[in-house]
Amino acid sequence: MFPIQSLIRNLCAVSALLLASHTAVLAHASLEQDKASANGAYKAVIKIGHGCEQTATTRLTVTIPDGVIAVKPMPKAGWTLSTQTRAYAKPYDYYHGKLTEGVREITWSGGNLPDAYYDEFTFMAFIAKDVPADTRLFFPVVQSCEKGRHDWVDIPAANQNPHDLKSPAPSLLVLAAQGPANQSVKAGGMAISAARSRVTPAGAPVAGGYLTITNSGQQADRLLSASIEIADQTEIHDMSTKDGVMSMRTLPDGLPIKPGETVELKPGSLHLMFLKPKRPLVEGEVLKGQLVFEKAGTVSVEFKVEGMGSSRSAPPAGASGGHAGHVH
Ligand SMILES: [Cu+2]
Repeated sequence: MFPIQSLIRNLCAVSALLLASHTAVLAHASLEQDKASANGAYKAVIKIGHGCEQTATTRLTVTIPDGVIAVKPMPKAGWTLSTQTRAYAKPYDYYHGKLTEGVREITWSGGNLPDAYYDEFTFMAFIAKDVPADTRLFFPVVQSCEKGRHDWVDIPAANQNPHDLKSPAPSLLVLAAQGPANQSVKAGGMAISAARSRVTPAGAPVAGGYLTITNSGQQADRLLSASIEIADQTEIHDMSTKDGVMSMRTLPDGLPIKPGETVELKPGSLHLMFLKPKRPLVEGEVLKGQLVFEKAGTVSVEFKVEGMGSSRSAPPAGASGGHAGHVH
């Protein structure tokens, strides 16, 4: 075949595919947000784009998979809300306690969503910490109408393409646990928490790194150096203001941390400085890095990139601090 013809054929195949997947999204019951981090809150919005046999939807039941805990459905005007609580497969950590049971099924009934209209059914949930990254969680949905029903309950078998399913259950891809903000790393008597950085504009010459280090060991230690995946060089800096003049200096011998001491690296104070980042830092991303201690050795950390103004030394939300204007 003539190359250009095969190219056009391929392009057509591609656009047909795009079209098919686009309409598929509208046709199926699906989740508005189909990715969420483990160990984090998740707002599930089930989108219903049509009824059954052109008749109105009158009832919707969603089944909650294991690993999705602390579910709280959102009531809808004109609909009766009911839930079923059952035990989880195992107890899950939830903030400072454990949850052993919770809502496993939600039903909105008695409403009327005409086939020509669109609506959303919402619930809040928490993705348990122990759900491994890249797990796909399925939320089977049964949609009942004045006439007929749709069972959005198909779950792909291993190696089956989910797009081949006729009535796929809405699904959610679990991303790696939200690390830095909630997680602390312990190594050789050192506890590291709240490792974070901040968004940078394109071309920014430096980016700051902030974290809290506690020496819970018996001996003095020293942070010798640090690194992050998007910069070739990282320095440990101290910032101070003297007679109204702000100055920054490198700590050539590293940062000593006495036994029992907690050192906070934060904006306007001690901090890590990532030199010449290779690209702008984007809010919400998690960047891998390492800290090297004299005694505790090399410790892997993840720096979560926060928006400007979200540093922990900033005033709490609502307070009229000097940086309030930067808060996104
Ligand atoms: Cu600096």
